Amino acid sequence: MSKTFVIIKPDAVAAGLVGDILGRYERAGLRIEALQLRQIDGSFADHHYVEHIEKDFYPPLRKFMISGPLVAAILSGDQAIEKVREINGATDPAQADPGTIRADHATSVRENCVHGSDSEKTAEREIALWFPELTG
Ligand code: YYY
Ligand code: MG
Repeated sequence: MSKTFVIIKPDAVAAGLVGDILGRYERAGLRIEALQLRQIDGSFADHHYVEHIEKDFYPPLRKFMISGPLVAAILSGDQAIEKVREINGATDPAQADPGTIRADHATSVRENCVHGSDSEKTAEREIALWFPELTG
């Protein structure tokens, strides 16, 4: 049993995909442990994407992530981290396997609908950042 952190990004919320995306996770046996609709500011985005802030793609990514409401969630289940990344698909929707969220719905590498933690350590850090009230 593990936990992971997920974002349904502003493009997916604006496109009305929240139910579709949460349904995919639930049908894969994952359980929603926390769920929040919120809009973040640039400094919060910098904390979330700390490993990317020096990259060329970061300034427009930052702008996108603060452009509208997003959904932040904690999911739990067997192999939760791996399962979510599999359901999400490759970062670039053109490379994503058919049937994944990004293959079905993402419009570009930047606006790729979803985020999922990439390791247990990252999941812990992201859960503490986004849901500090649930972190002991
Ligand atoms: O973990 P994942 O979201 O699949 O990809 P990362 O390589 O960690 O990049 C984070 C985020 O940055 C990605 O979801 C879209 C954006 N991005 C981008 O806009 N342009 C790139 N060339 C690479 C990533
Ligand atoms: Mg990543």
